[in-house]
Amino acid sequence: MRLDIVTIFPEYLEPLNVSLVGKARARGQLDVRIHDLRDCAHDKHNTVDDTPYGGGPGMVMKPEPWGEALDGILASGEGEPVIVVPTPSGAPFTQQLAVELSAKPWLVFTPARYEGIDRRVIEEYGDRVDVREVSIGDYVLAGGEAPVLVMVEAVARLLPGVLGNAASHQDDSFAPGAMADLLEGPVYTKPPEWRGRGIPEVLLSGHHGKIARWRRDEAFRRTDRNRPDLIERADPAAFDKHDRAI
Ligand code: 6GU
Repeated sequence: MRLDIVTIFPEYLEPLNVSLVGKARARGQLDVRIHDLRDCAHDKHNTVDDTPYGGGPGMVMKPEPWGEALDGILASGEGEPVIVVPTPSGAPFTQQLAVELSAKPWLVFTPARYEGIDRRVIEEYGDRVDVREVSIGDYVLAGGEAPVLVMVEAVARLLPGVLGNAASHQDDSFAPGAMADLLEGPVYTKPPEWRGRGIPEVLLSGHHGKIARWRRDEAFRRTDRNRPDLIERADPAAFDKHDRAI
């Protein structure tokens, strides 16, 4: 998969050299290209922002540097990328969207600072390729770079061969499947006793049926406590008598 990221803070994206994403890059599974938007601002001060038409606080990112940067990127590859525009006004970034994006060969991210990008940029590229305005949650950040780190990690770990164990995202919270509507439950490892705290007996029983039931009950309890909205919104057929007794 190819990823292009256009930013005025290339150094903010240094974490893409680390851990899972860094290793995927080193193995050639991810081709990440970071572009400095200021290279496309040609006045003396490499200006990328200006005051908003209609007045109001803050600054708006000017269209010309974005146009030059995105035209260059689009012309540099085969076919069409999906352009992901991080904005608190976007549609929610969900596991479903991560799965959808992970199937694309080429993504372009346009993290903005200030009050956002001149609307005409989104319209212009929306007429040419698939453009998605995406938010990572109901809070406001100072810019789109941290959301890009979040989205790239969520997408990269879904690529074939990137996670050590392909089975390890089968039972992720929010993954489709048997526990589709529930959060993941608690996990334990050695030692069997730590600061006087043991391991739930059933996990030592070797009884796979009982272990699966226990895990589901724990997942249900945790979901009921932390995210009751997920249970409200789920298909009632997803729950059995045993779940409902909890
Ligand atoms: Cl994608 N950008 C900014 N600036 N703030 C956010 C966001 C994105 N998602 C949630 N808050």
